[in-house]
Amino acid sequence: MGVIRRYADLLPVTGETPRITLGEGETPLVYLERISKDLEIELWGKLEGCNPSGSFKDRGMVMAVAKALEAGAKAIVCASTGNTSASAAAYAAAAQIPCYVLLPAGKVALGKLAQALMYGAEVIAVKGNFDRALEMAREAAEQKGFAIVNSVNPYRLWGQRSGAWEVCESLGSAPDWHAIPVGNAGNISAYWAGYSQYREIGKISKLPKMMGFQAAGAAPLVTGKPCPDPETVATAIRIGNPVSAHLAREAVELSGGEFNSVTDEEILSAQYYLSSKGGIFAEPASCAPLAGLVKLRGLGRLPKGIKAVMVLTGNGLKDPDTAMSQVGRPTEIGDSLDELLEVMKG
Ligand code: AN7
Repeated sequence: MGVIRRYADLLPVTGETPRITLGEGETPLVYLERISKDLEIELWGKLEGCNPSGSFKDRGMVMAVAKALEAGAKAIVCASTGNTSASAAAYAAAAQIPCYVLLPAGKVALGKLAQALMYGAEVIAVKGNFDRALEMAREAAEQKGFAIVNSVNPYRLWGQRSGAWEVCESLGSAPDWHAIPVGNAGNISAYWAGYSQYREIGKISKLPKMMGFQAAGAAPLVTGKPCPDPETVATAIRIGNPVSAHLAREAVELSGGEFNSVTDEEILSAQYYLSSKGGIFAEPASCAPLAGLVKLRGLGRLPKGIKAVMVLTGNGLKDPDTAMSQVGRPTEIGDSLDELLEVMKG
């Protein structure tokens, strides 16, 4: 059905808004039994990697592209750490509208780069970081009269509210904690707006604490100031000057939540933990919340028994290089059964 049709009543769509979709939304909310036991909480994972381009970006991109088409835009533009570009390129292909994506050169996970190229976007590698690429994309979009589809585009955050609505529908209420990775700070703001809207219309009665997790090398919302040289293995959130910082701060303050940071080592260890103990392969950035929950538990700051939702924002398959750098290699054998049986002894 897709996000626009499903939530037309709650979104700023008109009769003229094209009901485009690639089947985004309605992603599984999975109870993580073993990890819940380990952490002594009730932990749910929202599998946003199940979206058509493999990340949560599709929820907002479908709205941004539909609205660009409604307004008669000739092309769409974005800067991206990878997932926004994959999503923009996919919806642009579906709508047959030109798409320009600016990527920080050499800092985008392989799968995401492959996606943007396969979907037929014009992919431009900028010798600079994401924050600079976004400035350039905004300026170019303005000069050319193209639609910018980064989360500075308000329709992106509107569409991304649908993630919160689905969580409430699945659980019958909001969770106690909503744990989410924070890069450009759009998604945490969108979830907060989604939960708040659901409370206003009486669908839920209480709001969750918004717990935002950043990578230690790119943690402007934790330190309180922009980070001029962001660096982290979680390239999706390698962002030093988040455009939605003000909205994210408001969400955290009003909800009584907090921002926290986790090291690359903690992120990678959470990624393997989630894969090997939960059966869910999420990309490194998506594992920052789990790393954060583990960290808070270590500090004695994870309340026992709470219901927590973490947004697993992107599919692990997008970044095979980082995964392979952590794990062993396959056990090689010849083509004899004896060798196979020998391996299976262990
Ligand atoms: C997997 O694609 O910013 O805080 O350009 O890809 O809303 O930015 C991606 C961000 C978390 C952070 N997890 O969300 C981009 C981009 C994954 C992501 C985030 C991103 P925001």
